[in-house]
Amino acid sequence: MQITQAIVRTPCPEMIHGLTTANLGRPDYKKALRQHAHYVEVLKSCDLEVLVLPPDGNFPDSTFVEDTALLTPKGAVIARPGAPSRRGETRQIKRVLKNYFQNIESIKSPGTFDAGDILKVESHYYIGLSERTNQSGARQMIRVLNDFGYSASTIRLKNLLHLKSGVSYLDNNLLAVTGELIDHPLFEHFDQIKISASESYAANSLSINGFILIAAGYPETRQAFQKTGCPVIEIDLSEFRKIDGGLSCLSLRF
Ligand code: CIR
Repeated sequence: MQITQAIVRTPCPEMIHGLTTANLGRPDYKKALRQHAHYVEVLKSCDLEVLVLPPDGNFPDSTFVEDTALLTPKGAVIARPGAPSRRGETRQIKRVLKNYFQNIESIKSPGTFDAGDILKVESHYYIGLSERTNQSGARQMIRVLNDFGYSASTIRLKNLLHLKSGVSYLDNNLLAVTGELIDHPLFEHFDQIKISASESYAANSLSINGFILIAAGYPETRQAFQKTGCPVIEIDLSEFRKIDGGLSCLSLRF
């Protein structure tokens, strides 16, 4: 599916205090800004118009805009982040999305939903049940998606932060999977690129308008992606990885 727009948010200095389990040290803010600027340039080179929102120091993790909403051709769904420190991120995003979407639904309490937990494969949506996304949030999302005319199903996660930390859809029935999602029965009808634990960060990649975007530094995965015949573009995201953020988390695309 051709997409035309992306929304990103410049990281704020407070990002160095972002939520993390990574044990890789604190991000270097200036380096993160440079990496983010490169990310924006890459999105533009994939024929996207990019709206860059200003940094929001109230929310250290607010650069990870993907978690705040699900955008579909039929409408947007505002998430309700599972981490209390991120819950307020959605307010501003909703305001911005009103400029693009007429139909905007929202996940409500007691539901929690991080949109990093949802993977679109054509007209089906896979929803990860994680520490951030609960049953109520998933049920509400499925109801909305069904109303939009899409199908959806859940998949329980054991270790992954978000579903998309472990799987990406690269079009033409091809998934890139890692960790607990390798050989998962729900995905057995897909062709799969299986990514080893040492390169698991690269499982979170993006297929945009015929290009594949991958984090820099994962040569085996890059080679596997190159075999698809699509141009593969690398982006250094070392500073975002330190606070558990992957490549897709940095943008909303539609
Ligand atoms: C968090 O823990 O919420 C952020 N530090 C990282 C969020 C990354 N988002 C994603 O995987 N979809």
